[in-house]
Order: sequence, then structure tokens, then C-alpha cells
Amino acid sequence: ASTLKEAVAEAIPKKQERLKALKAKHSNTSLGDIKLDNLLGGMRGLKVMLWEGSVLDAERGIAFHGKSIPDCEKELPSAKDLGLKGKEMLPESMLWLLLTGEVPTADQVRGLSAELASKGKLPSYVEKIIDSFPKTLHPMTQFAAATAALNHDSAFSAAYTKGIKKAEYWSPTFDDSIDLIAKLPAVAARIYYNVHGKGDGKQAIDPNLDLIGNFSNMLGYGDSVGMTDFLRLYIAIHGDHEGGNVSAHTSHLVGSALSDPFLSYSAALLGLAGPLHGLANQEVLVWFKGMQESIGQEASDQQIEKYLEDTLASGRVVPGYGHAVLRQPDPRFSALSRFYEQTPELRDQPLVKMVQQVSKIAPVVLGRSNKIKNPFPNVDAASGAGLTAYGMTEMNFYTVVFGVSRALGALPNLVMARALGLPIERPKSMSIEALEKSLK
Ligand code: CMX
Repeated sequence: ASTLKEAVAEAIPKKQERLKALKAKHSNTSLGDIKLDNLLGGMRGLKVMLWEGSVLDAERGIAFHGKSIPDCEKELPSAKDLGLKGKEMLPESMLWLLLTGEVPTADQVRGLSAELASKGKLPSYVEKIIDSFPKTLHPMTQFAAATAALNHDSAFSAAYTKGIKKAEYWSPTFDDSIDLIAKLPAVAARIYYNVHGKGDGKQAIDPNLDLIGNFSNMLGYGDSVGMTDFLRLYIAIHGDHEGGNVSAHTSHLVGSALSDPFLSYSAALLGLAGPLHGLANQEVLVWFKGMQESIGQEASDQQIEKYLEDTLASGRVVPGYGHAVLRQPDPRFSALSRFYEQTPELRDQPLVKMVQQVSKIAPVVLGRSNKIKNPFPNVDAASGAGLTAYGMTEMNFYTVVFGVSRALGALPNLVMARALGLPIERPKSMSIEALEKSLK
């Protein structure tokens, strides 16, 4: 296949066959019991969703079609493989893997980058909508609202109105998804320009650059190979974290009503904006700033330990630590740490050093609590330090960067859900009275 759409069209019939075989053999096979604890405990552990892109293992962390982050770093075409400045894997390569299950060639990725560049500019009505937002409106609210507004031109919506057949739903869903992935950097950059005055918000998109090369340019960091490469890694590894997390699950749920990809992903962004999910990367920086103000930049291990204990005692969470599924340090945290250690200009930055220092002390302190199931750092513990070190000090923009990334996983799932004919989601809920009666 020379294009991603051709590769997806080839992958779909094989998936349909495999799902048909599973249904034929196992429609009534149990995947586990449902306990009251599951119902009251945020549905932890219940296997209730089909999600093709990635699977999260509590011990080993995320695997994208079976490939760990280190595997992806070795195998996926990188900036270097495409002759660009930098060496990190490209989010386009991750997108191809997530959608097809295959590692693309450098030429396939180059073609995808060119396609994304050709679709990257915003329609002027969306620019006007973004420009009308008050600067004080949180960038995530602006991001979600602008993303929803892009559905004005949805191919899926238009095709549905014309009566497209169910078997063909996936094709305009794919077209909208690529269109949205192409435009998210421009939406984000315009918000950054309006709120923080950096970059020029003009969407000068170079057809010979990759998605993140252009994103970095639009944000005003294009001259920094380090920042551009950091953003590539950041956006590749934040792309997908199986289906149950709030943002991914939201896009799946909203998409199941046949809301188009723009509406579904806008809803996902609103979930990502919560402090226990994506906003944690902003919260981490707020927490670090508070700590630096309180105990200084050269704090000792003992001072940090005490600060962590005080945070817990005050009833707040330590942002960037813990996870609903993971029970080991997050390999995404490790990948960012590896980048910091290998990058001389970052290694000695005070905040980067502090992130590494805290990551050794916090697991000990959090581990003493008998209720916290995972005391280790998650990806959000590390991600803001790199952005800060490269000059992006505006913390309320960090979750927007995460939001540019999460589309790489959430949107392919929508394409697959349509290709596999998955139905509208409609789980059963229970009232206390109904539970009392059925559990008597
Ligand atoms: N600091 C303090 N307390 C924590 C904690 C942390 N980092 N992590 C968990 N706990 C607490 C929970 O709040 C819960 O307390 P209560 O019983 O009083 O409500 C208890 O420990 C048990 O929680 P858990 O089963 O270990 O974790 P959950 O699955 O309920 O929650 C998560 C997972 C991520 C929301 C939680 O660890 C947390 O709030 N972490 C800090 C926020 C954060 O970093 N979120 C980002 C996660 C990654 C992402 O989505 O981007």
C-alpha cells in the first residue's frame, strides 16, 4: 500500500474475519464476573470494550499492537530515517502502526506527512472562533470547542445525511480522522499565540516537513531541534493507552452514537482536561513550583520527603504519581527520562533534576500508604519538565500538547469501530434500590 487509507482498507477484511470467528465460537463464553466492587469502583478491571490499537499490561506497561515503547523506538521510522533534523520516532509512524498493526516504511511515512501537511490549514471560520475566545478561557476549553466546530466540514456527517451504507462508514470516518489529526497542531498553535503571544499563529505549513516539525514552527520553537525532537517523542508515546482511560473511552462512547470524529474527539478532550487525567501534567508543574517556593531548588531528599508527606496529609493527590491500571513505573515516564539523560542541554536543568530526584523519593513515601495501589511515576510526572526546559513555561498549555497526541489513538479506534460495525454503547446501570433487591 502506498497510502495509509489503502493500508487500512487491506487490514479491515482480516479484522472482520477474525472478529466473526471469535463471535461464532465464543459469543457466550464468560470473560469474568462482575462484582459490586467493579460497579462502584469506576468499572476497574471489567473487560467490556473492544480496542485494537494498544493493550495496557499492569506490569509491563503499554504495547502498541504488541510493541513496547523501546520496540517502537527501534523499529518505527524516525526523523533521521526521513532525512529530517532530529532522531526521534515520528508520530506519523505511530499513527500508521496504530491503524494498521504494521510498521510503515520511511516512504509510507513521508507520504503521510505530506498528506497531513496538505490538510493542516484551518478554515477561516475556525480561526475567527478561536480568536473570539477570551484569553482567560482555559486553553483546553478553547481546544475542545474549536475541535467540535471543525465538524462543519465533516465527511462522515455529510455522507450519513446522504444515506451512506453501514459497510462504508469507516471510509469517511477515516477521512475526517486524518483531517482532524492534520489540523490539531494549527488549532493548538493559534490558541498558544492568542493566549501566550508565542509563535505567530499564521499556520505557515511547510509541505516538506513532518507534522511535528510544522507544529514546532507554528508554536515558535522551530529553530530548536531539541524541542522539535522532544515533541515528536512526547506526541508519539502519549498517542494511545488502550481504551478504558477517560479520553479514549469518551471518544469511543460518543462515536458509538455515530457522532462524527470531530464531535467524538472534542468530547475526549473535555475528559482529558480533568486533573486526574491529562490535566495532571499541568498540576505536576504547579506542585513542583509550590515545592520550589517552599523548600528551594537545591532541596535535600529529606526536605522533599517531608513535602510529599505534607501534600498527602493535606488530603491532596501527588500529581504525576499512581495509576488506575499500571503497577510499575510507567514506560512512558522512562522514555522521557531517557531523553533527558541523553540530552546535555536538559540533563542539568534544575527542574529536570528535581523531577528525577522526586521520582526516587515519592515511590517510597507513597508506598507507605496502604491505600495507594501504585506509588510510581506516570508519564505526567516527567513531561512538563522538558517543555519548561525548552522554553514552554506556560503550564496551562501542557494538556493541549497531550491533546494533539491522544488523537493518534482515539481516532483510529473510531475507524475500526465503524469498520467492525460495533453498536451504540449502552451498559446497564443500577440504583441502590435495584442493587439491594438483586443482591438480597
Ligand atoms: N497521591 C495521593 N493519593 C493517591 C495517589 C496519589 N498520586 N494515587 C492514588 N491515591 C489515592 C486515591 O486518591 C485513592 O484515595 P481514596 O480511597 O481516598 O479515594 C486511593 O489512593 C486508591 O487509589 P488507587 O486505586 O491507587 O488509584 P485510582 O485508580 O483510584 O486512581 C489515579 C488513579 C491516576 C487517578 C490516581 O493515582 C491519582 O489521582 N494520581 C494523581 C493524578 C495523576 O497523576 N493522574 C494522571 C494519570 C495518568 C493520566 O491519565 O494522564
